[in-house]
Amino acid sequence: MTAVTADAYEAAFDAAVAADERIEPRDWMPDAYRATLVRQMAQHAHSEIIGMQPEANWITRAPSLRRKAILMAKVQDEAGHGLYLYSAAETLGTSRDELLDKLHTGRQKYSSIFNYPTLTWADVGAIGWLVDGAAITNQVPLCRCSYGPYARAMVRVCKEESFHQRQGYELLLALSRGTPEQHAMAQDAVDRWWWPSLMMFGPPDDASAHSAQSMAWKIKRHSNDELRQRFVDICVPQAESLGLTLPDPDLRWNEERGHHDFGAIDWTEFHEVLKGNGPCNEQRITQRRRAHEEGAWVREAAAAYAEKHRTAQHTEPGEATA
Ligand code: FAQ
Repeated sequence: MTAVTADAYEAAFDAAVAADERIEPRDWMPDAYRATLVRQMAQHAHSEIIGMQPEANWITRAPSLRRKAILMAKVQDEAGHGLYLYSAAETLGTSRDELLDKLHTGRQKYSSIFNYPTLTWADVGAIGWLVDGAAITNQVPLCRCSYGPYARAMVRVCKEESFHQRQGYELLLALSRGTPEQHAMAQDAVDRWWWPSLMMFGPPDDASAHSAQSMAWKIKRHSNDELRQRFVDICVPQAESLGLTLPDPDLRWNEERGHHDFGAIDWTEFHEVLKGNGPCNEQRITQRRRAHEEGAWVREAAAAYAEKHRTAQHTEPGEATA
């Protein structure tokens, strides 16, 4: 490509982003834009499939058939979200195998939140209410992401996450209004999941390496701190309706700012979890590698079937296809 042509492509890309148009897979895009998308979308896809583990832990112990059916559907939805996101990432020229390999070898991240254990049934409710709630807050703006396939995948993901959030809220409400022991179990789950949920939004803005560039490219529409604040403001009245307390003595309405002030987040804990030292990092990745190895025969069978199907389509009627 000559310098003039390269400049023209870049100018067209910049103009499309400025005009809020979507960048599509075949459009020219800067290498760094492509790399940023692959990094974020891979991190997101990995979070969806690793995120199946803490909740799947409770499927066999759900307290009723209704709760079990709901939880199974939710965990399957998360697998589906991973599928949409890996497919969207493929449009950028990276294969699912390559991304999974990077997850399995620790070269790509998944959300810190999934390195915490689910100790009681109430944790399923707290994950739905807080973790899916935080995910929606973060992901609704991604429906307007400048990259078309990611934005479109997010529309469906957000609709499903909203169902997940409601089931968690409803589960916690039932426990909160139940026996004193059930209420205490719900409160304990919220106490343990609140701060890690705030960490899901990523480091504070002044320490966020990628935010400024991602916002300039309209991949991210809001900063990490803006979304975290939005989430806190949404959760406070919901906690009141649930009859549960958020574990932060510094949480109070600030009339001047029109937002809730909240206490300091333990960023040391966040960085430790990212480094692999959270309570469940090792368990999650070991389980993921094992599931991948045990699923090898399924992938092989699916590939063989697809190949057979492809050959059959190119064969005249009556010719042997097997
Ligand atoms: N955990 O400069 P920034 C879900 C990393 S899905 C781990 O601020 P960026 C559904 C970050 O990757 C939940 N790593 O980065 C569900 C970067 O590392 P790198 C996942 C984190 O990309 C519910 C470095 O720190 N959602 O929950 C975290 O601009 C229930 C510097 O950070 C998404 O992934 C973290 N919390 O902003 C499933 C949404 N925070 O790549 C099952 C899409 C930051 O340089 C059950 N992702 N890092 O090595 C995003 O919106 C962004 O990637 C952020 C981070 C906001 C997470």
